[in-house]
Amino acid sequence: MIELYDLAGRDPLLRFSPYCWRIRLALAHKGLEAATIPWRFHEKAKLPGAPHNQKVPVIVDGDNVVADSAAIAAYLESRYENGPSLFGGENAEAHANFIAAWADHVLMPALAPLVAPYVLPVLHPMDQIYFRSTREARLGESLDELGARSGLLLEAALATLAPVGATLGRQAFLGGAEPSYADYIVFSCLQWARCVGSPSLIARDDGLARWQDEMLNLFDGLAGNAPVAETDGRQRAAKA
Ligand SMILES: N[C@@H](CCC(=O)N[C@@H](CS)C(=O)NCC(=O)O)C(=O)O
Repeated sequence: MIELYDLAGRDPLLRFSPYCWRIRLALAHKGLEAATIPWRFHEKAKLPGAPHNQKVPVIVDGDNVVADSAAIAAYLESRYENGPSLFGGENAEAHANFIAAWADHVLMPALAPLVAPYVLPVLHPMDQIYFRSTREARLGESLDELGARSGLLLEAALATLAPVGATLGRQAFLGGAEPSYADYIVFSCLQWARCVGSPSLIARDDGLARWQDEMLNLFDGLAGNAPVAETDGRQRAAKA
């Protein structure tokens, strides 16, 4: 069975990494069973392929160790070509590449200042100092200051998501009539925010809300039934 190294919080059941969620959904889309291995930032030496591999997701599939969500998605598509297509064809794969670049260069930077302060309290205590120092250096501001500005940061995040909502008002999924990797990329960013208990990114009852519900229900509620943290960082049990 494929193993997926997946970022976990203090509670090993709390999984929130946006890049790992992309792959959990991709594996389910392909109909592949996988065991997720909880991993924390302070366990870098335990990652398969370390010290070259420093980040999750990493998968181990027999003799193959693959790191990086884009590389893993491409690997799953070609290695398991008889399963349902993850991208939905060559053109769709090219479009998904743009969605991934937009998510990494525009959406994640818009969400990170809002979400990062909510990540800190759910982390394993041995991860908290590392997370605070690396994220404060990256974001250029203290997590406490960012937490105090979450109202304005939420507005900026919602503005960034507006084209996604507009698109989903006209079509069922970002990939068209059926969900595909393009959807998993964007949804995983929302799932990251949702799992750590940051303010809701679903502001209206529109295309985005309808789509998020459908994404939460896919694959027997894989994402919808996953444990989420309360806004104060305490963990709540998975939704029944
Ligand atoms: N480009 C990578 C990014 C992966 C990534 O940033 N993973 C984070 C968790 S969400 C990580 O493992 N960070 C390790 C660290 O910051 O030390 C991908 O798409 O897989």
